[in-house]
Amino acid sequence: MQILHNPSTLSHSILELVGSRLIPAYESPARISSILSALSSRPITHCTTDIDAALHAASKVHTADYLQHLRTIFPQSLEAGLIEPSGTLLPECFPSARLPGYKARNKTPTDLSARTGWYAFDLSSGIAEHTYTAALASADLARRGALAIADGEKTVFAMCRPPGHHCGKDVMGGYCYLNNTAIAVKTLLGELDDDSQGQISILDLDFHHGNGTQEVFYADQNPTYVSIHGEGEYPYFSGAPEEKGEGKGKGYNLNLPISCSQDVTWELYSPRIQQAIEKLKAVRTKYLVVSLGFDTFCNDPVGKFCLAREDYGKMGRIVGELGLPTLVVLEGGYVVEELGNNCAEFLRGLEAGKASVEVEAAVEEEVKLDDSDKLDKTCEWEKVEKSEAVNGSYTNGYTNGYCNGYKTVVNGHGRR
Ligand code: SP5
Ligand code: ZN
Repeated sequence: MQILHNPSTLSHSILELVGSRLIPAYESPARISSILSALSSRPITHCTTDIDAALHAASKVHTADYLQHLRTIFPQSLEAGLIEPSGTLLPECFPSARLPGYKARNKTPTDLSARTGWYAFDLSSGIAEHTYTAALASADLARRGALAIADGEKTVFAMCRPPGHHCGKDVMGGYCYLNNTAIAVKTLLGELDDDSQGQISILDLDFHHGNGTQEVFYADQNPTYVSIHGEGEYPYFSGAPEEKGEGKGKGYNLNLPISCSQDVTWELYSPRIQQAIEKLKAVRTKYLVVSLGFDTFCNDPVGKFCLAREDYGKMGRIVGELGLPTLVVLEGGYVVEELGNNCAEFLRGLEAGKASVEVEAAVEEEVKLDDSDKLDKTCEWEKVEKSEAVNGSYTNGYTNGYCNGYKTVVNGHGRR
């Protein structure tokens, strides 16, 4: 597994309005520190931002005027004396669809305050000194992850921050400035020879509906977008099951909301995961991009589900059992002390799930390749008790390495 990190993602730090108080946003640099420390036993690739490549990739999702706004609004507001250097720029007025003249006014306002609201849909995506730098670093991780997958890497975790799934082609919101997942998918599509050979699916497991990702791909049949999220929760105005896609994309958008009126523990959550997996199989997914939020964790300050740490292991395993090349892109998750542990648990489950199907595939292949007589004579399998990883080795009820021919096949299946 490749784990991709860029230290610039920690430079962005904003305030947000919660109730009547302006406080440091829940989406904080400490989230990444928590994950780094929980994953410290694994190799982590430290990346720098390839600005040109990141901007090029971002331009496949976002409009040029939006990208320019994101780059310039902070320094220009500073210059105009609207904010302090250490401040967070927040919108004061939005172009509401209910204001008369909204439709006629499809021209970007020049007034800086008006422009700030024009490109945002809420107050949880303030802009600070390093927001642009960090957002570009985050998008670049997603881009690099997609390239790695296209290059044959089987599992990649992109430690993106700020997150991306609420961000549309020209609108920020919900802590999101660039849609990292959408950028990864566009990058991957650009690398694949033929769309029909490479159905990509997005599985969005953040507590909140990924309105931005849905918007970007709503009319497309590649990728498929599947989301499990809190029903009627933020961002409030999207995420209903009736939203199924349009035009060629009809049937390629699946929303699976869960009501928060009861405690949503694994018991209520897992049937939805199964439904999502069925959809991913039905569209013949070849590449999977997971928009992974951990704000489904019990007592998350902006989520209402109640998943436990071990549930992320189960979730990872179920996703891993699809046996697909998988890019995991970090979205939300705000119980900072547990975020790293939850994340490590998901990745462990993901690898265990993948390993279990690789063993199955290897055994099938071995039986096909070899005459089964020989296989019976030369191989002695040792059964292990639990279907779990043994010393980081293969799972599925067998220990590794008892038959040379078998082991060769397993290794040939891309153990890393
Ligand atoms: C990426 C991501 O997870 N973004 C989430 C942004 C959510 N921001 C606003 C959440 C508002 C929750 N309101 C709770 C009201 C409690 N009374
Ligand atoms: Zn979220």
